[in-house]
Amino acid sequence: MAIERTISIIKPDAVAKDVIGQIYSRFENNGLKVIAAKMKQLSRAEAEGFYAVHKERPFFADLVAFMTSGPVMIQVLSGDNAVAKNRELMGATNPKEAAAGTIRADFAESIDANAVHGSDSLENAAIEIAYFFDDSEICPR
Ligand code: RTP
Ligand code: MG
Repeated sequence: MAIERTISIIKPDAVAKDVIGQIYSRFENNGLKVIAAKMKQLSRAEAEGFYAVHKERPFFADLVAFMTSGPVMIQVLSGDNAVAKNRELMGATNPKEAAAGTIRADFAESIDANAVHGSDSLENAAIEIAYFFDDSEICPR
C-alpha cells in the first residue's frame, strides 16, 4: 500500500460539540497520523474557493454559510491509503445513510452539518493541502 496524504476538516458543528479529540482518536487508532493542523475561522472567500467545484450546485450558498458559521479544525493526515481510509472513517455524506460507527453516524446532525470533510481523491487531496498549508507547515513523520 502507498503512504498518502489527505485533508480532513472538522466542520463548525463538530468543533462546537467539542469532539475534536474523539475524531482525532479515530484517525490515530486507524493508522492516520496528523502531520499538520490549524484551527481557523474561514472567510467567505476562503470557503467559496475551497468548495469552488460545487459553485453551481443548489446547496453551495448554504454550504459556504455553514462552513463560515464558526471555526473549523483543518488537518493533513498521512498513512497507508489515507484518502480512502479517511472517507471510510467519515461515512456517507448524509448521516442518515452513514454506516454505524462512522464519524458522521456518531457526530453529524444533518447533510449540511455533517461533522467532517475529507478529500475525495489523491489529486484533490494535493490541491486541498496546498490550499491551506505551506510545505513548511507540514511535519512528515
Ligand atoms: P465533503 O466534501 O464535505 O467531504 O463531503 P462529501 O464529499 O461527502 O460531499 P460533497 O458531494 O462533496 O458535498 C460537499 C458538502 O455539501 C453538502 N451537501 N449538501 N443538500 C445537499 O444535497 C447536499 N449535498 C451535499 C454536504 O455538507 C457535503 O458534505
Ligand atoms: Mg466532497
